[in-house]
Amino acid sequence: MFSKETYIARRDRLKKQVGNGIIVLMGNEESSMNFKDNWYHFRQDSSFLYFCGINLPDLAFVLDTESGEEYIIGDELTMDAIVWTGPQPSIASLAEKAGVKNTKATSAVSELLLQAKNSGRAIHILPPYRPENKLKLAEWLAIRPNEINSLVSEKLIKSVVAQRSIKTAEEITEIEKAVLLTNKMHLTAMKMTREGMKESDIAGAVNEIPLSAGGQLSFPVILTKNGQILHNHYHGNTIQVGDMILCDCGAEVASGYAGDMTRTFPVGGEFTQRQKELYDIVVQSHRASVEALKPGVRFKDVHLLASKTLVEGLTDIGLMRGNAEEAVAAGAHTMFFQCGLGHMMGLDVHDMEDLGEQYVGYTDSFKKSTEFGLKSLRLGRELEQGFVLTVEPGIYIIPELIDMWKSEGKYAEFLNYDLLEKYKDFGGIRVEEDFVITKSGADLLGEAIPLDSADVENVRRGELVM
Ligand SMILES: [Mn+2]
Repeated sequence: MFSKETYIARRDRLKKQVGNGIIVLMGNEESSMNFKDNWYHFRQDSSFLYFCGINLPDLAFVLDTESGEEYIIGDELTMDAIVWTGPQPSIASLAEKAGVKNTKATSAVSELLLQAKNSGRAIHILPPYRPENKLKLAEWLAIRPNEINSLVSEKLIKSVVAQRSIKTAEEITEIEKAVLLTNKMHLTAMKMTREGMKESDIAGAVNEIPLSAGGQLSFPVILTKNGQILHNHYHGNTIQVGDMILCDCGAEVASGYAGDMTRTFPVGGEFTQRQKELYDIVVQSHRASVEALKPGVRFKDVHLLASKTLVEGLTDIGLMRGNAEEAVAAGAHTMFFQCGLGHMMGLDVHDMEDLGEQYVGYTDSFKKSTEFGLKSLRLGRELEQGFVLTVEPGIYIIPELIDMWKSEGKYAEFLNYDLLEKYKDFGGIRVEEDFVITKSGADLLGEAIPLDSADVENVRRGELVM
């Protein structure tokens, strides 16, 4: 938790930006896995964490923007709860740490909110993504759960996004810690992999690193020899020389901030010729993208530059043909690069995605595309100093997509389907790093771990000790 001044200043800004009515921020509660008392690891709501800093379940925050009154909503633990979970600081002392003066029992919050609602005042809430918070809000506001969406406040969303998008120095310090741990996860995977292992042998070791450092995963580990499946969480394959491992994982530190990186490396000591060719194209695309990062540049344009660089490389080896710019404008590159170049990162690995990608990654006058490929670009807007984001180009050879588009003759002027047939068993490659936008460019977060194919091969052969 940061000092209370941080939270007071954040809420003060929020209050001024929203300007009228009552703001309600919901904390999360414990979530059951397979029966009520068997819980998933607790994860606090990120906006609640950002404005109140308290990392405990069953709390909420209410702010009257006009009177300035603030409340932490929550109940003292019963003796029954203390027996199982131990004592907990009083709600008043938690509120004090967050710089909030008042507290209210959960049973009293409904009266507070209904009074405001009945006198015609606006109630501002963020879009609830957990059903239990939807039900709680419905009960407190005496409406049906399916009416909750009508209270979701665009003004509140925009105010929260405006503030959380620009990371302060103390936030960057936390993100840096998360990325350093993430570096360690990737070096571990890259060093320990041996033929004959199962993907789960490596995934297990990678999982251990943030947990033993007092953190958590920022999302379930992707570790697979089938990297063409973008979010593949299956870890049951045995790996052989000739396979590549795609590892996409990140740590979350105790303060809640995330890291998110990807490396792809050969199971043997080196890439095959074919793998190296495509890997080097992805790295080239990555480097070109990173060069282009600076305030004022649209991330959509960086995405298109990354795509063009991929197409140029694929044209050199004969998988594509024609003019690279025209191919990208037509969308032909999405045979290989079906997703977006990156996303915001902070307290969430896809930062603020619960608030809506349009609000986080785009603006009122710049709408997110609905086209295949671009519709998965979570961030498109102009970059600003203090943004933290990922850059993650890739080449994914998806046999099902080849079959479908080939039968339709889609992009036939740009794609060499005869050669593509021979790549159907290739798999996928992604590399990913995390950056903060500075005054004139971007800084890599964490340490530079091997990226170029020669450096990756050196690690695999045990020649580069890090
Ligand atoms: Mn990512």
